[in-house]
Amino acid sequence: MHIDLDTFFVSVEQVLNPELKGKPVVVGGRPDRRGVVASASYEARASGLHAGMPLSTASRLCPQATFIEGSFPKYRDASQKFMAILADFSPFLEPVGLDEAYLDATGFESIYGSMGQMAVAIKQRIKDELRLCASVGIASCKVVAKVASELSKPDGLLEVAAGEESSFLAPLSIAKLPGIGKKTERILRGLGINTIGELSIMPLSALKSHFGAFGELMYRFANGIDDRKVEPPSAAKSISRETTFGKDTKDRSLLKATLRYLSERVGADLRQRSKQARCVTLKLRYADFTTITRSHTLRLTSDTDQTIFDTGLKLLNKALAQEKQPVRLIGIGVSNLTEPGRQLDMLDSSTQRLEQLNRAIDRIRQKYGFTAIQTGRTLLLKDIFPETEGGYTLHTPSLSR
Ligand code: DCP
Ligand code: CA
Repeated sequence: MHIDLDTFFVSVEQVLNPELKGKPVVVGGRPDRRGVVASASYEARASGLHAGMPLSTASRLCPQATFIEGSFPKYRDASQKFMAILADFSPFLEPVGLDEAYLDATGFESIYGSMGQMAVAIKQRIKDELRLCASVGIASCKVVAKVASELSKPDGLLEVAAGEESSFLAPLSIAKLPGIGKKTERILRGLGINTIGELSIMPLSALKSHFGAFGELMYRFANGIDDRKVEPPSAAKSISRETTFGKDTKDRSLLKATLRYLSERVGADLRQRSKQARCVTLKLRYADFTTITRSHTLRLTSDTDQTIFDTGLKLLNKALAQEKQPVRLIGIGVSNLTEPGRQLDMLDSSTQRLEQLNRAIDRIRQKYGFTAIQTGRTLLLKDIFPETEGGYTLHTPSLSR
């Protein structure tokens, strides 16, 4: 089964404020702010709105819509409850993002009578306990189940019988096949391929020569062949945080303060997962949308805010020296994660002291909130970003965690 919540961010807002039900609603930000639509209700979609559309365009097309900034912790809570419900139905659960999951239901359906009835029971529990609507696709493999759930929306349920995978897919537009983005779609249409059926009868060699290894995957998917297992999520390979500024900026102290704050969020996440990082990456997007990333590999792995920030700051200073434009977005991430049990630096006990400091700060923050204890640097953000219990609320509250 592939289970996907309908208009997720919007639906959560509508549960909290039922007056918004049945109306055009957009989550992502206020219409005068920059940024994009994260989630749009069906009433808003009727005016042409969709995820990823600039808020300014959205408010022009649908001025009567209610625009909500949203807040990530609400969606994370709903997501956790959603996944917990699914886990009651089968232990073979693979969450994808916040509002989507694959469930291998094989064998468990006998408890409910049939696969279809099991899906009805899942939808009902989600409705009863969360007041949310889920759409469910049932098929013998992941790709077909995903296409089915998408096609069944909203509040849908669609089962594709075994053996009918390719005839189910054949009439659908190639845009419906997972993995095919705007660019691939354009190329395929250029080749005269508009439906999944047409794609499925392309010679494999032709697809390979146009798209390489991805061509083969596309070919298999188009034929309803997918042997990917439903797997529990693997451990994160990297952790990062980024934010767009309300206004492009060259203000060094604002850039540094924001970098410090984001580094602390990354560090806290890293320590919570009991991981150490080997590589630190800075991301910058300039006013003209040019985006750069700069990485540095640490001599010793680390999990301290200070190391992440110091490394990020060096990369930032170097990058700013080479670029005159103001900055639109800043981000910091760590990768190459390892288990702790790192080599100690015998001559330098300062690392250990930093680690102790970070642990103490983590405990205070868990108890009293993120902004309860701060460095002088992030204090500057007090006047710029609203403070909530979870920390500062950056530019896109619906995604700010
Ligand atoms: N999201 C986002 N930015 C995007 C796409 C999605 O922030 N470009 C967030 C908001 C969505 C959530 O992720 O509510 C789930 O994404 P979906 O693509 O599943 O979109 P919806 O749940 O909003 O709509 P649908 O009913 O089509 O699933
Ligand atoms: Ca969804």
